[in-house]
Amino acid sequence: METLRIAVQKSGRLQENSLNLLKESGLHFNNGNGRLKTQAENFPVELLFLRDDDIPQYIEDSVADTGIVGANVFVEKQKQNELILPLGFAKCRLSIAVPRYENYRDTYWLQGKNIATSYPNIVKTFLKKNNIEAGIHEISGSVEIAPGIGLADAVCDIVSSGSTLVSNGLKEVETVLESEAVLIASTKLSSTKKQILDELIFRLQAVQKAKDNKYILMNCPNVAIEAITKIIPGMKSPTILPLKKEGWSSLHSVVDENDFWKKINQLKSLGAEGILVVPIEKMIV
Ligand code: PRT
Ligand code: ZN
Repeated sequence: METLRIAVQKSGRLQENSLNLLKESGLHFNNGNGRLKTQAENFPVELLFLRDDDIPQYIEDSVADTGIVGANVFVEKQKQNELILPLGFAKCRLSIAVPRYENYRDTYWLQGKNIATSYPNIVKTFLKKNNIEAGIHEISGSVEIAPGIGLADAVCDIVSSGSTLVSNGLKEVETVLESEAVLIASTKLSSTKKQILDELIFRLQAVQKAKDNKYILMNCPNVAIEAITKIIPGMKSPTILPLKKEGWSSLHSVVDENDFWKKINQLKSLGAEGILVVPIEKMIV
């Protein structure tokens, strides 16, 4: 039986969320204990623990079949990988930053300047799109110190809270790429591996969908059922169970995590009481 080899980051910002997501998808495995690979006990899958930057190349070389990396790495490496699914964690952006005191108005400021970055391909594409010619100085770490030591005029680096830029006297002036963790895969999988990957994608989507939604239960006056159904239609329609108390029902539905507070207030003003909101573990629509 063929197994699907999934590459995950050996250590770093992506590792914990990647492993948790695979576990929530029903894969049982131990975390590798520092080893290079581990086999899932209940699914034809093997995990490979690698540096994130190497994952696209390993997939192109068919050493791994699929993997989890930041979109920034996927776009930069330009390997024969396809983007399968955004995973919703490790959100960040790749931005251009310049010294705080510079009077930056638009991308023309970058003309003829030197930009330090670990993402030369992405920067090249950005400059070309904006018709700017600038030097690219590739460095692999601590990009943010480059202007301060006279190595470059600007940087293009990953930003999350922005505090690293601020503490290095820089200001963010252009967003080049919005990023999050993504599942990528080889473009040349066997049909068996493709089937395993499809099953994995199905499960990952069920986990993600569940995270985006909550199960909601409440008591409501029967006269409010129609109006409440419009606010929280649920997956097909809400479930209505009669309460012993005359004229009242228990209504169950599913609500999107993002507009949940707004909807709670609408429900309360329609007379809903005893509202319970509970997490959903898996959701298959
Ligand atoms: O060892 P390996 O090569 O596997 O790991 P790595 O050091 O290359 O990567 P790692 O673990 O630091 O990051 C992995 C991925 O997480 C990145 O490729 C991004 O997709 C994503 N990610 C999300 C981030 C950040 N947020 C982030 N904040 N990657 C890096 N940072 C850095 C940023 O460059 C800055 O220097 O963290 C610093 C703090 O950011 P601020 O803006 O919050 O101050
Ligand atoms: Zn890396």
